[in-house]
Amino acid sequence: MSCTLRMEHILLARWSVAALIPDPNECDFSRKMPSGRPLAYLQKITGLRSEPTGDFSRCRSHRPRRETDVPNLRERLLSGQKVQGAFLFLACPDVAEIMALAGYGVLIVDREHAAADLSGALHELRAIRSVSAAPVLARVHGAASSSVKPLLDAGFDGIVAADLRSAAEARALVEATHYPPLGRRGAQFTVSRAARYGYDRASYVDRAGREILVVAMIESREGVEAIAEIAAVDGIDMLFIGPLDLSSGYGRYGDLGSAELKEAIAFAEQRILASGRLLGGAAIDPANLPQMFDRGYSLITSASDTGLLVQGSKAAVYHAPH
Ligand code: 3PY
Ligand code: MG
Repeated sequence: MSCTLRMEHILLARWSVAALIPDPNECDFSRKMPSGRPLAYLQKITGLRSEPTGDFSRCRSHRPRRETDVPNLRERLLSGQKVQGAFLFLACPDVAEIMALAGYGVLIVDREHAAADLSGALHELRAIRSVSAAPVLARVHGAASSSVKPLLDAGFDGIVAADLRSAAEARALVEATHYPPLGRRGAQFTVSRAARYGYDRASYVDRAGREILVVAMIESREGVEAIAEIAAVDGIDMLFIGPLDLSSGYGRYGDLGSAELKEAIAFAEQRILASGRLLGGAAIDPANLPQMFDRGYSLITSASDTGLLVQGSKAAVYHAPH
């Protein structure tokens, strides 16, 4: 008994000191080690040391996360990885942090429907980066360069463009997302946040060309009919099926269970896979995720911050028996 307690005390002491002493593998030198005997004594009994090793390549936590530290989503998807994602509608950095800590493979900050303005979206991006290496995409309506460019310059890892219906719209999206010669994205890499305010100006243009993910959402009958021509546009990486909006063209609007919609989704999936582009989509039921990945999906969204909050808060309400 007393032996157990002593072990616990030693472990507690180690944890407390670990919280006090800067980890030599961290690079937050603003957190100076307090001096004095108690700390030296605790260091002695716990064996924890505070001197930096000088091996800064091992610096990890507490260092601002660089965009280059985020594993590149586009290249991972193109090499066959499967990723689960979630939408962020609440425009709240704290919620974005919670969702990022949950471990989604990608988060999509919505600017099609949500109240997030550009600086709100940037706050969400920063919050996610502070706790996670998850890539962060932004969803916009259509392909207008005025909405796409500031998001990319702010450092988003890619763009999801809602409701594309033609090759012309797909070309406009590529023009807004890519630098010349493929596109017409304006040159702000000398000072943009995405290029670390110009510190990465020499490498950013190449990196953007390799890493920015360009996603065209297919959400209408017209869009389904144009899948082959949208997919043929150089620079489009993924076609992503949005079942809710798609229901406007198949079956009763908003009915996610109709046979017409299911048939249209199956048809769209086949055409996208046949085009050689990546297939993405929103799961009507999160339980379908494994089958969807098996059918060839690379990226599936299965949740949103709002949806989870509604679901969780409803379930938490105690209904007293009458
Ligand atoms: C839709 O289903 O319409 C969507 O936008 C899904 O994300
Ligand atoms: Mg939609």
